[in-house]
Amino acid sequence: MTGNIGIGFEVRGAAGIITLDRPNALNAITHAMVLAMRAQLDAWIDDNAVEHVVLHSAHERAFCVGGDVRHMAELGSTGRKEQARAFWRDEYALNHLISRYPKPYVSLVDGLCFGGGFGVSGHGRYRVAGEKLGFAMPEVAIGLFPDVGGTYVLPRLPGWAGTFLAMTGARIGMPDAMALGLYTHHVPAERWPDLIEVLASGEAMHAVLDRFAAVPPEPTLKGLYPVIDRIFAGGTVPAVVAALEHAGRGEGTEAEFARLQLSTIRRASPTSVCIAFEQMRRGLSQDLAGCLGLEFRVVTRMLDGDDFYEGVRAVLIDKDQTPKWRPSRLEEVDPAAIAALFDTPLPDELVLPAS
Ligand code: QUE
Repeated sequence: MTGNIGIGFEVRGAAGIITLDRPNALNAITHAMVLAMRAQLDAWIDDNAVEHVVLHSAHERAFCVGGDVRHMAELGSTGRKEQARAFWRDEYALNHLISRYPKPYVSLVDGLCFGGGFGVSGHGRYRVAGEKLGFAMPEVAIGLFPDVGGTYVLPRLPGWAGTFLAMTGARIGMPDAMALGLYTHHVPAERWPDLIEVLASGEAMHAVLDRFAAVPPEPTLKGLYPVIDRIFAGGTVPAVVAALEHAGRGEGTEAEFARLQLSTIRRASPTSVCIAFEQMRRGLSQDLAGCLGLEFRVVTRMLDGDDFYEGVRAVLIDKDQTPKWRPSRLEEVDPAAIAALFDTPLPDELVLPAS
């Protein structure tokens, strides 16, 4: 069923089924996978046999850990930036198509779901989480930023949870991801084969999902949501850092949490953390198309900087976990330079139809 390009397609009864299957890279999405998925989704719009679409992973450990950033870093550092940009252009356009797909679209997400994995699932009408879900937008750790529509989705989460997730790249489990509304249904993964069979039989997707849905456990972070809201509501990056420093003094769950988040932010790319914060400020006033357009500007400029290459080297290639960021401290990041990343148009902007 699945070919050697890391993704497979099948029509089973009324269901168009997409299977992510690139096990050596935890299903990290390549350009070929983006293009194949786009072509199939376009074709299924006019295929009367296909009532609805299901996206899932062939592997238990991971739904998808993101875009193939290793390869993008290699392209960008060897004179092939335009090829890397073409990947992101097509990936973001796919994310946008999924948000406006005319047939019911559900992703079955268990195991790791990072960045680009959220891009192909999180904008769909229905999003099912399994009990082993590990969700994160961890791009600040590799000198990138929470793209694939993170600018749109994250600031719309309850309270300041999105700003927390964007600035820290924190990983959350299924109960918290459900509580925040990132997923619409929890269905235990052992029931997914049955779920797919019933969808293949042609029963309406919303009815099937409601019937299979289970009540998720209480969110792990529940007691910390008020703390997150208080800390991440600070109007500037220095204000958030100061609030974390303040909350981190003393003992107890809250202080421990604040110290952990501060150390995570301090390990991330300072430029990326400031970009993530700026995304949250700007995203609320744009539709998804506008947000993806801004992200395309920013990612284009990241290819001309150092941190993306250094982050991929330190985290994914050498795995020494000691990136040398430039600038190296949050305090050295120029706010005007961050604003310019968003405000300066490109000669070849990503223009998507307004949603
Ligand atoms: C942040 C990220 C990614 C990441 C790690 C981060 C990301 C990504 C991968 C990844 C992991 C394994 C692979 C691969 C890529 O890791 O986006 O090809 O084999 O794709 O901390 O954003």
